Amino acid sequence: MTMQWTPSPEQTRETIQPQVPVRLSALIKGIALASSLGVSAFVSAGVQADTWRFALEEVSGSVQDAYAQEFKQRIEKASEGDIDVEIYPYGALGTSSQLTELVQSDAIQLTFASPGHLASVIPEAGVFTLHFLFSDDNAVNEKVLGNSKAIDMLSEAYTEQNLQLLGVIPEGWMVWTGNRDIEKPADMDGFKIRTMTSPILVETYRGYGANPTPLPYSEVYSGLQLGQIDGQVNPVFAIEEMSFYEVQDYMIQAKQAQFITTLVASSDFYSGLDDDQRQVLDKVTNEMRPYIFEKQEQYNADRLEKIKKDSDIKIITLTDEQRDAFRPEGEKGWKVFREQAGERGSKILDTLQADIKAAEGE
Ligand code: 6CS
Repeated sequence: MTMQWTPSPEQTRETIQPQVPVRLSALIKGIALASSLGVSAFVSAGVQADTWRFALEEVSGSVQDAYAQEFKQRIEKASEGDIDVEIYPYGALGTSSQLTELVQSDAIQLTFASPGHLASVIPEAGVFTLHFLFSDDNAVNEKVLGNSKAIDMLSEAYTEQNLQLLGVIPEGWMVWTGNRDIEKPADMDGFKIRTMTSPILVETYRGYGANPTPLPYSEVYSGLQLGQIDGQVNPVFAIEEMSFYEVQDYMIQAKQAQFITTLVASSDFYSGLDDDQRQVLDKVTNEMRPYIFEKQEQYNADRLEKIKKDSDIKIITLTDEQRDAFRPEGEKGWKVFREQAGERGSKILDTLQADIKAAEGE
C-alpha cells in the first residue's frame, strides 16, 4: 500500500523545531542547547558585548561548520582575544528560518541564511536558487559573487529586514537524489521532491511537472526513509553527511543550480560595533572567500568518493544535451522570481546575468 502524506502548513513554513534523525543526534550531542538554554535565555540574560554567537544551518563537519571554525580562529586572533565566537551547529537552536529570526531580533549575532529558505522573507535572495542562471564553471560564479553590483542591491533588501549581508558563499552544485532515475524532464512528472521552503523554489519544481514538498532540512532523512518523499536536492557533501544517499537509489548531477548561502549579522549588532571590531569583521569575511571556496570543492569531491565507496547508489551525470532539455522548464522559475521579487529583484537578476556572461568571456 502506498502511504499518502502531505506536510502540514507548519511544516511547509519551516517553523518547527528540527527533529534531527536518530543517526544525526549523535553528531549534535553535547551542543544541544535547545533544551537547556532556550532562545528567551539569550534575550533575558543579555548578550555579552564581546561574545558573538554564530548559528549554522548545517551539522558539525559541514561546509558551514568549516567556515565558522576558521572564522572563529581568525576573529579571535585579529581581535587579540577581545572577541569570543561561539558556534552553534544545526540542531542546537532551530531551523534555518528560526535562526534568521534569532538574528533579526538580535538574540544571536551571526548565522547563515540560505536563500532556499530566506526567499520566503526576502524574495530578492531567491535569485541564487534560479536554475540555469550561473556559469557551468564555478570559478566564474565565485568571481561574480565576490564583485557584482547585484550584491549591493541585494544588501539593501537585507537591511530592510534588519539583516546585514556579510557574504555570499557557494557550497557546490545541487544534485538530485531519488528512488527513480531522472534523465529527461518527463521523469520529473509527479516526482515528490523535497525542496527548501521558498515559494520560488517550489514553483521552479512545479514548472518541471514535479510534486515539490517543502520541508525543513532535519526532516528530509526520515521523509526519504519512510517513502513520504521520492527524492531531494542538495550538494554532495550534504547528501553524504545527512546520510540521504543511504536511502536513495539514484544520484543525478545536472548542474542546474549551485547551492549558494548568505552569511548575515543582525543590523543592530553590526551598526553597534566599534570601528575596530567592524573593520576586523569586514576584513575577515572578505579574506574567508578563497578559503571556503577551496574547502567546499574539496568537501564535495571527497564526499563523492566516500559515497561511491560506501554504497551502490547509481551516479548519473547528464550530458550537455540532456541538460539542455531541462532548461525551458527550469527557466520557468525566473518568471516567478521576477513577479515575487519585483523591480529590484529583476534588476538584480539582469545584473547578475550580465556579469556572469562578461566573466565567462574573460
Ligand atoms: O536543504 C537544506 O535545507 C539545507 N541544505 C544545506 C546544504 N545547507 C543548509 C540548508 O538549510
